[in-house]
Amino acid sequence: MFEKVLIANRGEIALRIHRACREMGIKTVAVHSTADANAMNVRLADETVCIGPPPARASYLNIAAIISAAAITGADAIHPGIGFLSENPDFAALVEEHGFVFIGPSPEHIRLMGDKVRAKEEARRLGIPTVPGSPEALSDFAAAAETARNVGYPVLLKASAGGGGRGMKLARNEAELARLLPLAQAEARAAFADEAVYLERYLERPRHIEVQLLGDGDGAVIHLGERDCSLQRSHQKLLEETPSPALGEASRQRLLTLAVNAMKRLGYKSAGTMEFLYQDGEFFFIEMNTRLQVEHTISEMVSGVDLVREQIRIAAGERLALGQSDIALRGHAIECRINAENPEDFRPSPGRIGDYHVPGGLGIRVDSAAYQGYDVPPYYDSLIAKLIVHGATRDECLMRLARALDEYVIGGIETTLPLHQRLVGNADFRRGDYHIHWLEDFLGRGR
Ligand code: MV4
Repeated sequence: MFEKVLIANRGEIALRIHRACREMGIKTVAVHSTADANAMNVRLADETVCIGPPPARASYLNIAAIISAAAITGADAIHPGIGFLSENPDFAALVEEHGFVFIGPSPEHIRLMGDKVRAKEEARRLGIPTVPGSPEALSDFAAAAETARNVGYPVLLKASAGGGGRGMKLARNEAELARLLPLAQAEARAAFADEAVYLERYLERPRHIEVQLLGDGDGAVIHLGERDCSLQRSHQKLLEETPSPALGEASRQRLLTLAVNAMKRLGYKSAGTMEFLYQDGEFFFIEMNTRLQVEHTISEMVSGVDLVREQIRIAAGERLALGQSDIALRGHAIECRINAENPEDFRPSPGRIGDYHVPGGLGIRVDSAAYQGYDVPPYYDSLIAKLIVHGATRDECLMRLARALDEYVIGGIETTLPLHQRLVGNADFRRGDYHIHWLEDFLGRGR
């Protein structure tokens, strides 16, 4: 097992990884920008290295500084966390070339899934349903129009090098397709230096359901159930839950088995998530994330498995300690993302946290690096805390969540706490009756 792990990230996720290391008896190195010198994860780490000024480009994305920090401190391995360098295959390869272990999948799997067209092709090859559309990048308008006629309008244009929804365009008929195809290509070239675009049938009101997977790279793969991530705005998730209130037991098992079998055939290593759209009883693969995710916590709550510990064990060359039959998914869990943002217009609200009181009690978990007097810096993602609630049933989970939200006090800055309070009182949400566009309507109604 590793003696020392460098955590190439910040905030709550850096602290989350530190906690797993500490429990495993592994020393931690925190790297940080000058803006994060007083952060909780930095205070708790065994060693710290300042890697640059506040802009992420100069610090958390500064590959040379991070690898130098690992060399200077004698770390054995680097955990990239979430965002930043976590899905950069060149970083993963470079870490290994310099003699450190990258705590994550192989650079090849990161690269494969980072190319959305290749990922979709691979998914199909592995027997996973994908949204009907063009098998590869569209060569010209004639090819696009023919594909669109075959799959049926409306169609969605997607940048091959994109992901996360950037550069998507919706065409409801052939005239719109003619107008939007060159636009989509130009935008893709500007954003990704690659003008390749493909198209798919547009699903109007799907749910976003993802499967949490864990593989050892030798063909052993387990799942920790699915998560429903449909409550989002502008591709920013607000709240996630497991199990999905939309799925019956038969569809759930079909989805989970499909995903596990595919990852076994791929020989996938580490934690990963397969994302699907679900509509009218059908699942369609959209993307795979080759990293830990923010919402991994709810899968941990229902499974009892520490995903970061498993990532570390797998990276250190150990086999999966658990088989699928060792895992019981119990009860229901919900995560609320607490952002330092205005809860109506979502403008960032950095600044000093005044009063701070965290909820507690049975079934409550708070993952956060925030504390009273902490200055939320303006330079990074606005996520400052995750409130995670577990209950034996969804109803119990909802009761507990409402209670915990009422207890949570974060003074001095604006947060999304009031929005979550409004959401848990909503009848559609309480019935589990929502889809990926539902939150936008809900927010519109609140004004
Ligand atoms: C779609 C879609 C509807 N139809 N594909 C957005 C991000 C990218 N990962 C895939 N996305 C979508 N692809 C087809 N054929 C709708 C979305 C989409 C979406 C998906 C998941 C979560 C939130 C979303 C918000 C808007 C659009």
